[in-house]
Amino acid sequence: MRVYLDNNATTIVDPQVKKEMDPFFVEKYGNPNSLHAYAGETHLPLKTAMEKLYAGIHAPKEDSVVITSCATESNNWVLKSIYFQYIATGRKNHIMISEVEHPSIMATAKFIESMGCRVTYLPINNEGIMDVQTVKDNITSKTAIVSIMWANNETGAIFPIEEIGELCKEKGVLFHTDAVQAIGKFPVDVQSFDIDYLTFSAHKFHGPKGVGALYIKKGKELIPLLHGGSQMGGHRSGTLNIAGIIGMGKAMELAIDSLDFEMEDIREMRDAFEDELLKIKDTFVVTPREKRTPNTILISFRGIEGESMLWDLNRSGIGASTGSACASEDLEANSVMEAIGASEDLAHTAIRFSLSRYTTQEEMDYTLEVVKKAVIRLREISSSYAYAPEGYESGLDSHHH
Ligand code: 7TS
Repeated sequence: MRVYLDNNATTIVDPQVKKEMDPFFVEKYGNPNSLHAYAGETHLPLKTAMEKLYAGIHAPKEDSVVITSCATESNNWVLKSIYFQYIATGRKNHIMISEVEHPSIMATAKFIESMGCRVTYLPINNEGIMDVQTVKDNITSKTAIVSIMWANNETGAIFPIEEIGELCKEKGVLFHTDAVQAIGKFPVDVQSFDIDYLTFSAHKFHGPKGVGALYIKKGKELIPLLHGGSQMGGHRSGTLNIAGIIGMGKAMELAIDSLDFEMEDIREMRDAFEDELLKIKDTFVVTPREKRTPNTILISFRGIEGESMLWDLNRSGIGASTGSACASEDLEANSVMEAIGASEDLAHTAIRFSLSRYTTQEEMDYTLEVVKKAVIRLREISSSYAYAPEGYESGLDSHHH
């Protein structure tokens, strides 16, 4: 059996999405900006897809949804543009992000820091969530932007975007949120909160890879990401990725249609799996499940290196993660485990299971059995677990027959 439980890294393209995209390679390939019938064939489908994206995040017509190639691009763009507009010009001297942002925010902030900007990396609490108070304590009249993810990719922890947005608005500070892990997990409405910029990426909600977007509120203009023609309102020039945009539009529509299923059925399946995992001795979950996206579990098995667990799971056809795929080659401790100050041994034991609407109960039952067996095997050969302090029994109860 093959089981895919790494949906926070990327998702399967929904066949309905692929079907919508298919005609836009060989049959309808006109550049929508041209002045002939070939262009006309792509014009309306493109407009419909854009409308689906606006509807999906409830963006008003006057605001912009600018198509990019991925969330990494959207995140780079917003921070670098703010640097050019506010920091390099001396109008402001400070930005704030959380210490558990995706590398596309973290590394960009570090770059801006190297250019002379003050950057505050806001801590998370022991539940893996940010307190609004930390924003309050650090925001100044010289803060240009606060960028905080809506939901964390590792733990699924949902951050207090409403309160942070309110505070930023009150202080006259711009607010960006990376909503990559939020779309399709719970309703995202840019009008109900004070959000100036919002990032998302199609491949995290069963759309194609290589297409994402940045929402920009009217009046909060950025410097064009790519200077050139007039595509995307001049924000990002270059001939449009027609098939990708149409795919993302369809994926957004399906994600919105599936919200109830995600928030009820997927959550139920995740919770039941988690209940069983927590019956295994010496297991730890950082963020309480009611404060998480419905599809994610980050769990530690004391004494078992995350990479060893992944190996055992992979041998049985199961794909999970120890941290974001982008970071998993360097075998660093999971960033969230580090941020909450988990002890070194525990920091390396985290495993992330992320479900999707394609996950079945049968797959979860199978995965549970494989995990239980792996825990027994790996704790038997674990040096750190064998020498664990009094009170830590090795393996599962069922192991001591
Ligand atoms: N922001 C967040 C919160 C993410 O989780 C990711 C990808 C990105 C941005 C980047 O998206 P992309 O469109 O540029 O690919 N996160 C992960 C992950 O958790 N494991 O692999 C990739």
